[in-house]
This record gives sequence, C-alpha cells and structure tokens, in this order.
Amino acid sequence: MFTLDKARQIFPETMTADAVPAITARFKLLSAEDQLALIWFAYLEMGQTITVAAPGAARMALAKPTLDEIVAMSFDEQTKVMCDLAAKINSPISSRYAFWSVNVKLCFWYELGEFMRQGKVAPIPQGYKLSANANSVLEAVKKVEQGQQITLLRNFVVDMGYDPGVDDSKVVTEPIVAPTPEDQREEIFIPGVLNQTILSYMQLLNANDFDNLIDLFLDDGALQPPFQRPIVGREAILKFFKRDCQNLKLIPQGGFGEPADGGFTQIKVTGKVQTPWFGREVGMNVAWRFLLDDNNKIYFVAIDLLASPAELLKLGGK
Ligand code: 45D
Repeated sequence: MFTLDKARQIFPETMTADAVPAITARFKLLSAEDQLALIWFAYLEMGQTITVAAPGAARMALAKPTLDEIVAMSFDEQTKVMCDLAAKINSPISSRYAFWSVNVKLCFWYELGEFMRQGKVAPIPQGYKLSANANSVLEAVKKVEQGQQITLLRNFVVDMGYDPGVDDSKVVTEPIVAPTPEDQREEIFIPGVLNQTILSYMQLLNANDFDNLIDLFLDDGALQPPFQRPIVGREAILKFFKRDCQNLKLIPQGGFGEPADGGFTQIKVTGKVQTPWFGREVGMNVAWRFLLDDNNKIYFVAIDLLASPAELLKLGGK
C-alpha cells in the first residue's frame, strides 16, 4: 500500500528547478535593505520583457486601506514599513500582511511598486549599491528562466511579514469567481493520457470549478504544490484551490501512465501553466505526478516546476 511518503517518490527521474530553493535560501540571508533593492532591480529587469497584469479594483480592495495608510506617511516611515516587512519585524502592518493570501500580498506590492515609480512612495535610494552577496544573488535570478524568476519573486513576497503562526481559517483572501459555464469550457486532450480523472482535473481547474474538482480526490488525498509540503485532505485542498488557484491556465502537452503497487496507477503529465499575473507571456514548465487508486480517485498529485524545457519530454520509463 501507498503512504504519503512513498507516493511523493513516484517518477523519481523528474528534475525540478532546484535553482529556486537555492536562490531563495541565499536571498533570505541578505539585509532587508538589500532584499528590497534586489527585488526592485529584478522587477525592473523583468519589466523589460514581461508585464504584470494590473489587478482590478475588486482584487485591490483588501490591500487598499493599508496602501492608503502608507501613502499618507513620510518617506522615512514608508521605508521603515517596507524594511519591517522584509525583515519580518513585528509591526502593525507586518502582522496584518501575514494574514493575507498570496494574491493579496502580490496586489499590495504591485501597487507599492507603481507608487514608487510615481514618487508617491519612497523609492530605492538613487545609486543604492547592493552588497557583493546581494549582487551575486541578483545575477543568479537574472540567469534562470522566466517561469523560475516569477516563482522567485512570488516566494520573496510570500515570506515577508511577521508571522507568529497564522490561523489558516483567518487568512484574508480575494473574492471567489464563478466557475466558467459548461458550454464555454475548453476540451482537454493529452497525448498519451486517456484517463478521465486526469482530463477532468485539468478541465475543472481551468474552469475554476473547484467544488467538482475536489470530488476527484480521495478523502485523505494530498496535493503538493511546487517547493511545498503536501496539503492533505479534501477540506484543506479545497480551501487552497479557492484561495490560491483561481484563473490558472493548465496546458498539458503529453503524458504517460503505468500500473503501480496495490492496484494504483501512476500517471505523469508535463506541460505549461500560465498565471493570471502574466497571462500568456510566461509559460511555466511543470510536471504533474498523479497517483490514483483503483477507483481512479486521486490519492496524490505533485506539481513540480521543471528544471528546464528538456524535462517536458521525459515521461515515464521513456
Ligand atoms: O520588496 O495543478 C517592488 C497549483 C520592490 C494547483 C516589489 C498549480 C520592493 C494545482 C518591485 C515594489 C497552484 C499547485 C517588492 C497547478 C519589493 C495545479 C514588488 C500550479 C516585493 C498547476 C514585487 C500553479 C512584485 C503555478 C510586484 C505553478 C512582484 C502557479 C510580483 C505559479 C510578482 C504562479 C508576481 C506564479 C509573481 C506567479 C506577480 C509563480 C507571480 C508569480
């Protein structure tokens, strides 16, 4: 029989983007000032080739009162707020920030970035010199592919704030969108994969139809997002879907399945994922490693960010 630990080992030849946790670990050792400046420089650099989609008013609403508060401050106070966030120092805004979902945090920083550009919020001091370490982390960020770069930026933002252990039920999240009407959903074809659970998974996630999506999972099923611990149990997974997975676009390109122990089936799919933040401009190379029970219910699925596009072609025993 499978345990969660054993399930996590399926398709061990899958090479994930190790540069992401490695760079993140080095980033965390930098001073708050260096962290903010590095993100600013990386963001400017990326801005030359890709654009972040401006969040609409409804999405921005949750961060708005805090943004208004910051705009009313002096430049020195604003700089302190940002440094406190980066240094995870306990302050009113740092602790409020910790309760925001990933997308609310990203909305907040998107708007601060705009304000910094417009001169409404303290910019990174002109001529700011990164330390040697920060500079080498920045160079490392510049070298990885775009999907890895945006994952790094997202990691940096998620880790900020003062978080003494946030109660999951109190996380502030954006409103939930309605599922795409059935007749407007795109069919999914995956060369090499006929399994209906896998096809439904892709289609239901693309349609934001999380209530039906969760029915594909076993009660004690688990989902492991890139570089994270598995989320275990239907309730927790459904919460994660509704909170962090709206408007994603999954574009599976190929797959392979084979029998596993105990009547289970393991299926690996590779392809691209687009985030609503960058739309079609960034396709992240990912693998889904599924383990289904004998009723085709999902016991485990891992989503991995792949080391390189070459990994898209490595399927199963081939
Ligand atoms: O500090 O099948 C300034 C799951 C400077 C679900 C700034 C999935 C100062 C199941 C520039 C102002 C979700 C797991 C900061 C699939 C400063 C499933 C601002 C996968 C911070 C497929 C910085 C989904 C800013 C995936 C504004 C892989 C940064 C989704 C903005 C991946 C960064 C989504 C943004 C990713 C990053 C989104 C908007 C990686 C967005 C990244």
